[in-house]
Amino acid sequence: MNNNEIIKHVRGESQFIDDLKLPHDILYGTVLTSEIPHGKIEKIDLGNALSLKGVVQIIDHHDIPGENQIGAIIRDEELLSDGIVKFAGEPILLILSESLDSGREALKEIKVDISPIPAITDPRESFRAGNLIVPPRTFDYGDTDSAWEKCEVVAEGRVESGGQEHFYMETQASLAYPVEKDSVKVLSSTQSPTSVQKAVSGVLGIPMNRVEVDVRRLGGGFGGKEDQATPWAAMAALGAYITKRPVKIVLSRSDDIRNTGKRHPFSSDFKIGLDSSGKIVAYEATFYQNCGAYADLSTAILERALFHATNSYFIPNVRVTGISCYTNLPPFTAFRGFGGPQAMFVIESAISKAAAKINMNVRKIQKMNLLKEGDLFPYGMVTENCNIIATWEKLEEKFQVEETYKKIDEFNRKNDLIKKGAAVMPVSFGISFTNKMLNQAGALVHIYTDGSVSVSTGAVEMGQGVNKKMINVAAETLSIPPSRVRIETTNTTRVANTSPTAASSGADLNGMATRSACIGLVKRLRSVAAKSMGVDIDQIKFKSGKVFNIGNGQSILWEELIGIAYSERVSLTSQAYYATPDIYFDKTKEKGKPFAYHVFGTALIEAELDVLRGVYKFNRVSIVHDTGKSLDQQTDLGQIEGGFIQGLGWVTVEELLFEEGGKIITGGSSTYKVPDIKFIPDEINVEMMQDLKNPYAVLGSKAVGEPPFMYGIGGYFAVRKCLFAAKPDVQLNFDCPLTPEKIIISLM
Ligand code: MTE
Ligand code: LUZ
Ligand code: MOS
Repeated sequence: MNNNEIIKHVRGESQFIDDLKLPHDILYGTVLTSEIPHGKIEKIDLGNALSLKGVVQIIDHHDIPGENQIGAIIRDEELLSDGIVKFAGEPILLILSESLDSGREALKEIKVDISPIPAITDPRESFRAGNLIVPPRTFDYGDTDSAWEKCEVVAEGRVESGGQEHFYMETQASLAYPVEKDSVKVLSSTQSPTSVQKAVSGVLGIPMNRVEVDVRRLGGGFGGKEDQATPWAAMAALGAYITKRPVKIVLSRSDDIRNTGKRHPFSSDFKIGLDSSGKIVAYEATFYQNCGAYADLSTAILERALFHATNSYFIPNVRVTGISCYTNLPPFTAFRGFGGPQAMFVIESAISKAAAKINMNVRKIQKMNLLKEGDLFPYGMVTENCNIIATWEKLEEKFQVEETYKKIDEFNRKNDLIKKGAAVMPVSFGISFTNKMLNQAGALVHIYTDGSVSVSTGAVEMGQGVNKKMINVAAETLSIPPSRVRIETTNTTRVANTSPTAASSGADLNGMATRSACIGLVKRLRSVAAKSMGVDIDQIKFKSGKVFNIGNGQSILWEELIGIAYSERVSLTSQAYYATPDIYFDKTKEKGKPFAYHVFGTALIEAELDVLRGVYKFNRVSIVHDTGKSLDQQTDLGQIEGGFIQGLGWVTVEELLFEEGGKIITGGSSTYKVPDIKFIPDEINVEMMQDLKNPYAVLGSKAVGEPPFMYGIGGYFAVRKCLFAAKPDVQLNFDCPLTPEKIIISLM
């Protein structure tokens, strides 16, 4: 097992915030939230709450010493509501108590009188009401209007994709300590320590240098803690700052599901035109993004949806529009893929509809339109080191795609009660934050006098194995065994002004900074060794924990060299910084090169449907994924399989439901289903394409975190094929998730 965190997890040795020993004067924070999706707070009656045993203080927006504002991109979100609530779950009061129970008792005592205002949950309705975060954005390429007449077939339609609960194992958690009179230290389960630091500084009205944020690890983030760990950390810090006692806030699962944002549901329209050979001539789409009550990261997510509107295809005429619509649902947020999955589901649906119309295999159309080296994306970026066709062809060859389809047809001819289906899903995903500013990282590396190494970066470990990757980068660069390297917590006092660990770029950016810091140390140590061995610098070689004089083969141990360097008073600490070069984007033209590079891959998903019961399963999944030179193969394999399964869950069994008015129905694990062990395909084959070293990331590697999620979309189309095999005239909208419930209804 290579991901060094896993052994500790399995043994129960890993500590998360909820596992930490608490000081004797700890207070628990319980958050009172709005019960209704939209309304005006008329009156708050605390009842007997404050006289309950253990209840220490109840904080509302008046108590905030700084600004009551946590919006990161758009300043539209209060920490504690000061009058209007916009979703069921919006925080209003923070109860501080000496036990969790007394906090819950206090909740029951308090009556909040809210006069309701009509709520909107549908993004199209919100659009008609003009309730947008920012004006719509359009990416335009070629001449779509005049292209339609060149098409042999034009297909139009509507696509719905649902939200998705992150269901990280560790719910939102924070623990804040007052530090002397004027400072705080915050432990937070956040992907973005700097965002927490900034928000706490703003809310408390103190400079950032009086707020220390520390993160050991997360029990999963998946984007759900990129922005939405912030309010809970800010509330804990607020409580600690006001009471001068440590405050812990850990959400229960049901509060977490109810009060925090999820993947954005999208409602989209498409129009696609093909020529008689199956070439895509033109494509138009409009995405109505259901943003929920506050902007959060919605505008960035919409932007990434626009960038991925054409997935892996070259299309000469494209017009895609994205509209960020406020609704009275929890503020939807980052989730693995960040708008990419939503957009890719639309184009795959469009191709599927067009294929049916001209009676051609979907995979034939997909393949003939794949991006070739040098093709342009609609936003002006030229494809480079484009592997999409290579992954497709490798899949065909290695996993017998054509034979598989033949066998499925044969099977379906002979069987009525079970029907099989398959789909191929290509993925091309751009790597870099689309907000150029965020593409920077820092690292701080110490070598201690015994030769052991300590690495701090801005990367947050959330199960994706970034720590293991940083260990491998440092060990490889310093030519020492990985066991000599330790990754420290992510802490704002050691590495400052960090970007969130997100956009799949955690290992890329922080790996580059780590490598650069280690190269700095090697340079210094090389001089020390040369001097000590009495040879030229170029005669010195570092290898396997030793330092060689290549002239005569003599060597000293790494540890000895470190001892010499220390006594020679050579610094054993190095700090380094990395910023992704050559990326830019001109928003006035919607053109540029926003990504350092793309990750490519193709998957074949095979499903079977029990026609009587409407249940389906996935028999076999085969993935050819372009990993570049993997920094850690076990870790990447875990990311590819795990990402795929999470994507599969999104399009099949994970159904997020809200009542008409906006209250969540699927508020727990009994009503919201995530893929379990039985749901996992019987056979998962992953072929990592490692032969093409990526020049744009550390040591020839490639980002891996998000792209595999989108292979899951193929699961929707595989099940759809099963359904059509069972009932060729079935009426089925492009609406994911395609739950067994929907299947059974459409089979009736
Ligand atoms: N894998 C695990 N086990 N847990 C997670 O929370 N988050 C995903 C992905 N893989 C996640 C994960 C998301 S949304 C991103 S952006 C990347 O990991 C972030 O890590 P990286 O940039 O280091 O790949
Ligand atoms: N976060 C972000 C992201 O702020 N910008 C991005 O481009 C992005 N992409 C994927 C996931 N998170
Ligand atoms: Mo991932 S959605 O970038 O945290």
